[in-house]
Amino acid sequence: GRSYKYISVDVDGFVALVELRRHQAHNALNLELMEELVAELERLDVDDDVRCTVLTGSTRAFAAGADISEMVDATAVEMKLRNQFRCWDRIRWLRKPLIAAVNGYALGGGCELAMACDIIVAGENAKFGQPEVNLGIMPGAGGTQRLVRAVGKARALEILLTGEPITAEEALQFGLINRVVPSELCVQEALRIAQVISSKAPLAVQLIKESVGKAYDSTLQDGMEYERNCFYLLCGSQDKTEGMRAFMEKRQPFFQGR
Ligand code: CO8
Repeated sequence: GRSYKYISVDVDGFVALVELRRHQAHNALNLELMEELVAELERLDVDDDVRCTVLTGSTRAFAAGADISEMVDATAVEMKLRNQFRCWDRIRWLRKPLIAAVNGYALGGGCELAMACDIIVAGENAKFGQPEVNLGIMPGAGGTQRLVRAVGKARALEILLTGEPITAEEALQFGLINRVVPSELCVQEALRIAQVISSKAPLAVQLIKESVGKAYDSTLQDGMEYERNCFYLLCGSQDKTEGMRAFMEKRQPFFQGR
């Protein structure tokens, strides 16, 4: 496979597992790590042999945020010119589902990275938080936006204004994440969900993700129209013919993504 400095990639069947490997810094997301990560996610996104990706960190940290040492001496102009968020914006355009398997710290940019994923599975020891306020800054990659949509205004403000992390159990109760499992089973459970998704028709999966994305930032009317057009589009796919015939013939479908 490809070799990277800060990540590793494993593909098994239709499922890719991407692991952040800057463990000594709690996977602090420096510029080079983010560049590697997003480039690889984009590569997997156009690989016909991959249908779903799991993103994970170490047992102690999913990611402890942006790399503070890269920001400590930077001026506003330098930060603006650096444009590090461009990388983050590209995650939004990935078409295939991305599942976060979170153990340990998901703080600041790490929490934002988890929220940029489609599904979040957490180990019991996971901690989610937006501690930027402790550093005299605020989130810059969706922390004030995605968090509000996920948990509501009151909870989001408490998390953002106190900087205090919440537990996996709280995150589950707040609707930030999908499920909590024993830490040692976290990656396994995320891979299981990824396998289930990758057994479905890839085009249907892609258009469902797109349509749900639309629900985030359009009116109900526009979203409904978008959904319907995606529905009609799928009716023209070979996988629709295969899926419905397989049902009628009482057999398993064989989906090819066309
Ligand atoms: N940046 C740089 N280095 C870090 C970071 C970080 N975010 N987090 C941890 N490290 C380093 C530590 O400096 C330490 O390095 P060294 O061994 O060389 O001293 C090493 O990782 C281990 O960390 P600790 O010794 O602190 O480990 P502890 O187990 O005592 O504590 C914590 C773990 C609680 C995670 C602690 O390290 C911590 O609080 N980290 C900072 C968390 C934080 O404030 N995150 C927010 C960063 S700001 C941000 O994310 C802004 C987002 C903007 C959008 C993203 C754009 C890219």
